[in-house]
Amino acid sequence: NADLAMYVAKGRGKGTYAVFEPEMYSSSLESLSISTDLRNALERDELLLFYQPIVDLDSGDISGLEALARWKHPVRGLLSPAEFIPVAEESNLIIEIGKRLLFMACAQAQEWRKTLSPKLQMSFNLSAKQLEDPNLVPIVTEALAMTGLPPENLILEITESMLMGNVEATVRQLTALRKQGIGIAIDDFGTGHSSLGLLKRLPVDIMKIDRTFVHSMTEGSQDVAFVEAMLNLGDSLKLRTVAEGIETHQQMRLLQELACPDVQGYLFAKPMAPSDTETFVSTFDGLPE
Ligand code: G
Ligand code: MN
Repeated sequence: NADLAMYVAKGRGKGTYAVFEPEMYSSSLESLSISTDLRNALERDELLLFYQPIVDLDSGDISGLEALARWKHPVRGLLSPAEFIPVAEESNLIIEIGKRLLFMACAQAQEWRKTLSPKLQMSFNLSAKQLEDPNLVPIVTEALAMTGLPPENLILEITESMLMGNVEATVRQLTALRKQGIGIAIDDFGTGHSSLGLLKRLPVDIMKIDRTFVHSMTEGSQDVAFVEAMLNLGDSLKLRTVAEGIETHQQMRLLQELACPDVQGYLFAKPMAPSDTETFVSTFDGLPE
C-alpha cells in the first residue's frame, strides 16, 4: 500500500507526498488491466478515430476535421482518449498506437479528399511521447508517403503542457515538419503555464483557444475580453485561430462579432464515426440558424 501511495505521489510531481487510500488500489488494478488489454487492442484493431468538423465562421464552410481517438473495448465499450492515452503513455505502447492512428487519419483524409473535398485538412493530436520521439519526422513522412496525403492537408496539434522537456529538440522537429508543408497547431491555448514565452519560440501556424474561455463567454464578460485578446494576438502573429467548444448560438454570435476565423464544438457537431462524418460533411449547408 505504501508503494502504491509512493507511485501516486511521484505521479503528482516532485517534492510531494500521498497518503494511501483504498481507491488507489482499484485505480492501479484498472490501469493494469487497461495496459494489458491495450496490447491486444492493437492486434485486434479495436482503436478507431472519430472526426469533429472545424467550421469557417466567415464562409460557413467546413474547413477541416479533427481526428479524435476512441477505443472500442470488448467489455467496457467505447472509451475516450482520457481513459486510455495516459496508460499508453506510461509504456512505450503510445508510440505504436500513435503511429497506427496517424496512418489511419492520413489514409482517411486522402480518401475524403477524393470523395468530399480536395482541400480538406485533417488535424491530428500528437501525444507528449510522440512529440519527444526522435523518429517523429520519419514516421510522419512515411505516413504521408504511404497514404499519398499531401503535407499541406495535415495539421499536427500539440499542447503547451507537452513542452516541459527538451524544447529545443521539439522546435527542431516541428521546424522540419513545417518545412514539408505540414501545419502545426497549438491546442488548448491559454491553459498552460508559459503561453507567451512558448508561442514566441515555437514554429506554429494555428492557435486553438481552449474551450474554458469560450464556455464562460457572455455579453460584456471578462472572458469576451480574453478571447478578443487571444484573437488579436493570433492576428498579430499571423496565426489562424480556432475557438473550441462552441455549444450555444450566443457563443457563436459573440465569436462572429470578434471575427474569429474558425470554430469547433457541439453546436456544429460532436465527434462522429467515419460514416456519420461523411454524411454530415456532404449534407452540411452552412452555419446553424
Ligand atoms: O484537447 P482537445 O481540444 O483536442 O480535445 C478535444 C475534446 O473536446 C474531444 O474529446 C471532444 O469530444 C471535446 N469537445 C469537442 N467539442 C466540444 C464542445 O463543444 N464542448 C465540450 N464540452 N467538449 C467538446
Ligand atoms: Mn485537439
